[in-house]
Amino acid sequence: MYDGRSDAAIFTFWDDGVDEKLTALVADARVRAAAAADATALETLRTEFLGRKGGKLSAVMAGLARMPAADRAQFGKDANEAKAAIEEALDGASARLDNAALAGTLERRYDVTLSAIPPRTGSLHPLRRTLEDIAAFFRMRGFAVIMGPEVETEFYAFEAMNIPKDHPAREGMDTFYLPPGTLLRPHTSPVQMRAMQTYPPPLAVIVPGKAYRRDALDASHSFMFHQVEGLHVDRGVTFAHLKGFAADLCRHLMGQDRSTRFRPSYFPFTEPSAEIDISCGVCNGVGCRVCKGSGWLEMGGCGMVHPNVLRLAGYDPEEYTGWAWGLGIERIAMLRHGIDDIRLFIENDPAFLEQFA
Ligand code: 2NM
Repeated sequence: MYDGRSDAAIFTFWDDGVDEKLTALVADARVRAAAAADATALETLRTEFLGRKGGKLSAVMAGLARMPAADRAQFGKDANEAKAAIEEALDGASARLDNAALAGTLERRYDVTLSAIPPRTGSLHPLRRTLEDIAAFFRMRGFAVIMGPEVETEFYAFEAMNIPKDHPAREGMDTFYLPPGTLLRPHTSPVQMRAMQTYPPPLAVIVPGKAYRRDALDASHSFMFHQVEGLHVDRGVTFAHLKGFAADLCRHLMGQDRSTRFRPSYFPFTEPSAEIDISCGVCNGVGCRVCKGSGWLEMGGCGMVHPNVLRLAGYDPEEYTGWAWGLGIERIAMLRHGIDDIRLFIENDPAFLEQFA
């Protein structure tokens, strides 16, 4: 049925004005491109507007053939401009989507407000840290830190320390004997004797180092452990000086709020001798599992250097007196950090060591 509208429809596009059609097309393309959510949507738009067959611009341009010759040149120019404008809208939208995608990626990967991941670095071994704390205490008070051989003579390990051949302390030390007359030192005391023989009094030294005893390895015993021993010899050095130094050192290592006490003891190389205890930091002296109910923890041994030892060193025991002390670094480090197994110190498991970084 002819209603006069079909024909009208054919001609409206240029009756309405070509420019309006192109302008509307460009405006539509701009709005749709700006709203496109992703590259796929943009491609669909590109086909819809610029596709060679069935594209909206092509459909508009199909009317070119039916246009009056006089208008064709202007229309061609306008159509090219419209095409460029649509392409620009699509390219702009594409760039916008690319930037947004990149920004999203950057935001996920780089949050510049986060602190940097710290590089994995080594750390001081807990034994070294404990030793450094002890050394700092004594260096500050004018003591020299000295070291000596781990393979010693029986003479320096025992005779010089007032431990004669048949003395039971020799068995108690559970010594590793080497070829006749030598051994792995069971304590660092030989170094103090060598220092006294080398330097005239006054002498103030501490001696850190490895000591060896033939103990079966378990949670609290090791065939090798670390010791620090110290010595101060001069005219007028008394047991009171020893007690003051011992109490100060214990608090320096364990905290100023702790109490200390001296208990009478025995060592062949000191007279009198004492054990230094510090109040248990877990129960504060009440008694608990850590201090085995006593409220006190053993920090080390000490005493006034035996006259026989001073004499052997070439020091006159009538003129000079000295105090000496010794402690196991493993034991102190275990008390400081709540470590319950001495074997952890020699296993060098990074998971253990990193806790002290
Ligand atoms: C200790 C306890 C008591 C000690 C004595 C000496 C020396 F060489 F002066 F005689 N050095 N270390 C000593 C004294 C060591 O360790 C528990």
